[in-house]
Amino acid sequence: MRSDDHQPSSYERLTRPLVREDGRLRPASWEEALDRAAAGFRTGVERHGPDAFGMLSCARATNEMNFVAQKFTRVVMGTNNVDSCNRTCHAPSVAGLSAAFGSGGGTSSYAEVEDTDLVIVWGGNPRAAHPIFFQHVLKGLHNGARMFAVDPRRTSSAQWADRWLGLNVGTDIPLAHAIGREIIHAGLANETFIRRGTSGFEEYRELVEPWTLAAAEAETGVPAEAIRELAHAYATAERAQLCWTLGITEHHNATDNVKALINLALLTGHVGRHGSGLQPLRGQNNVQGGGDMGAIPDRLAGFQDILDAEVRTRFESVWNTSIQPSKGKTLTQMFESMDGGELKTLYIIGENPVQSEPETMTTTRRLERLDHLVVQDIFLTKTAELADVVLPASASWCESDGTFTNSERRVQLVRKALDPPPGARDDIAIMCDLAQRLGHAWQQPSAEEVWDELRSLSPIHRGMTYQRLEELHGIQWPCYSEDSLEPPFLHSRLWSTDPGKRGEAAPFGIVGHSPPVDLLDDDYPFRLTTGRRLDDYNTGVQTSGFSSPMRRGELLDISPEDAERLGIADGETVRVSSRRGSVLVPASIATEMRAGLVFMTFHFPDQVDTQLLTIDATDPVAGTAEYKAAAVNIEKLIEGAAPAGAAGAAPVPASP
Ligand SMILES: Nc1nc2c(c(=O)[nH]1)N[C@H]1C(S)=C(S)[C@@H](COP(=O)(O)OP(=O)(O)OC[C@H]3O[C@@H](n4cnc5c(=O)[nH]c(N)nc54)[C@H](O)[C@@H]3O)O[C@H]1N2
Ligand SMILES: Nc1nc2c(c(=O)[nH]1)N[C@H]1C(S)=C(S)[C@@H](COP(=O)(O)OP(=O)(O)OC[C@H]3O[C@@H](n4cnc5c(=O)[nH]c(N)nc54)[C@H](O)[C@@H]3O)O[C@H]1N2
Ligand SMILES: [Mo]
Repeated sequence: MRSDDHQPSSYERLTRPLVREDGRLRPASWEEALDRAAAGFRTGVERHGPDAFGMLSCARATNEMNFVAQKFTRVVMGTNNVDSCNRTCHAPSVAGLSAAFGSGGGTSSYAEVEDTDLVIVWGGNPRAAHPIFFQHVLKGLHNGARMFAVDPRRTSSAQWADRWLGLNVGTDIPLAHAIGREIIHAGLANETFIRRGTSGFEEYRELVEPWTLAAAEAETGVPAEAIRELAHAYATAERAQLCWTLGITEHHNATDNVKALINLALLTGHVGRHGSGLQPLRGQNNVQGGGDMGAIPDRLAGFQDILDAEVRTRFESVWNTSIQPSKGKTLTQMFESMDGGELKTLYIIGENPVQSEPETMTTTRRLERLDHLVVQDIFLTKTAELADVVLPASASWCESDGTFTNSERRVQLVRKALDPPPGARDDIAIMCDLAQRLGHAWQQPSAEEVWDELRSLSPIHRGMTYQRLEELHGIQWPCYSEDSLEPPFLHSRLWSTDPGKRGEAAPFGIVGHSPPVDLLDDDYPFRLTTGRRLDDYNTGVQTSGFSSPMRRGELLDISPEDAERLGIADGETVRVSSRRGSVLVPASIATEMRAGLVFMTFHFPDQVDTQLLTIDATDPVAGTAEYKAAAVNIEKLIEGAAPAGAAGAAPVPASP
């Protein structure tokens, strides 16, 4: 890139702490900012108890930073209220996989995708959102694998597939059940595996019986023949990978969706063997690791149950503290409990909920109600603008040492490559300074010291020294000892002929269909689903600072049929309204869209606030919001009326 192509970032890196005075943020010294941050937390605990505090930890930062963040929450603040954006994406995958197999990680490795016969990409668009993983898929296809894509849109990933099943949003359970029924009726179920490794098959058989191919076609919009073809391809493949992402998990019944997919693997035995498995492709670069480190309200590091007294005792003796014997609040519960004034103080490290949570107005109102909000970020986000104290951090992925864990459970070492801008400080160092002010003699540890403490507490990480991680270019968990490695896939135990070695059988999930909460009607006849494009990242904070001819800002993707019916031209600004709010946005006529379906991202919230449209209906088990299904209306603006100054009317500027 020529240097004059470089555009200034719309978000400048934070280099000075800020504190709120007379309603405004002003620059402050580190001493003053840390004193203010700590004092607010102390007062909160004194007045309202430890559970009035909450921590949102950063899924973009290292394992070490997440380990310290959850330790800060549990040891310094005395609560289990710690969570991250895992809640907004794959918490349902973790819940569903744990219910079936006792642990929440994806079961396969990337290399197996190159060495398989069938890849199903279900509710995900890895060509845009997981391009590295997609390279492995392409190698698999090159090696002879077939690919099916299940997505309401004919995505750039689906365009590589042998078959695309374009289903109606929120009809994944009927589709999965019909596939299950067809496999059973065709005599293709793997009886050996069902007998050895699973429980509850009879109940499952009854559950799926009503979902004939015809019934499923009527509900999902997928032709019966395509459903039959996928069922037969999956059941007869020697090895098969079933991969899913947010098209499955960002629904009000997301954990049920995940279970419906897991059922298919249990029915066919496509789990626990090389080349066959289940892969929920995780979102943020370290959202897997953040959860593994215990930066979630119900698990201690290494996925150990907070309700298990023996587990707690081990952590308590190393940390010299007592850990509450109950689950903390999820991110969703933290936000809900701001309404009732239960949660009073919040420490956000590297999250931008004002622009990533559904229903912006509700989120903003809730954060404004807090007694004390501390935001530690690398940029002054819209969330940071609401804070009482803003602490400038270094960017973990390039300005710190540490480790990250990817979707295939592989822990990899990173080395600091850049110095943070002057004035910004390491996330871990900031937390240590706060801990000291709150009465704990924490000295700033090196990343490796944090990691070794984690290894001493988490059996699945025990064998991963920094030296081994470096030599082996990363290690997948579990890794129980320094002289061994486990197979790259999980749950081979389920195939064991020795019942003593098999462990718990994996139960079929007995789950029914539940359509999206936001119903379509005459006033709101279009289904809006939201997601990602290749060139941009989440709320745009980290990607708003460059321009490229590929980036056109926020757009409403609409099918050619609907555009023609409404008389909308490509690029014309339209009004999109849901039951919660409305935005103006340019339309983009897109052949990958089916009639009745429209698509937006949430990458340009400073221009077009998509979250004014989304609904905060959430999955009761995982707390994930139904970002993937809002009901909207689309209006053509009055002929000739220039939408001057209207939000979203302009193409994306390099620095809005
Ligand atoms: N370029 C880029 N990459 C990213 C990100 C980014 O912002 N930009 N973000 C990262 C993060 S945090 C995450 S979690 C991942 C997400 O990665 P993905 O989940 O792959 O991304 P999305 O585009 O949100 O949604 C995936 C697909 O779900 C489909 N879908 C919607 N509703 C349904 C439904 O009811 N059923 C089915 N079967 N499919 C449906 C959508 O059409 C969409 O193609 O990407 C990560 N990678
Ligand atoms: N409509 C709609 N909304 C969605 C989704 C959707 O599909 N549709 N997807 C949801 C999903 S899957 C996710 S994961 C969320 C994402 O929601 P967020 O996590 O809130 O959004 P990001 O834009 O990724 O914000 C990341 C923040 O972390 C900061 N940061 C990055 N690195 C570091 C670091 O090392 N240290 C510190 N202290 N800060 C750092 C960045 O500056 C940025 O402010 O959005 C959710 N919202
Ligand atoms: Mo995510």
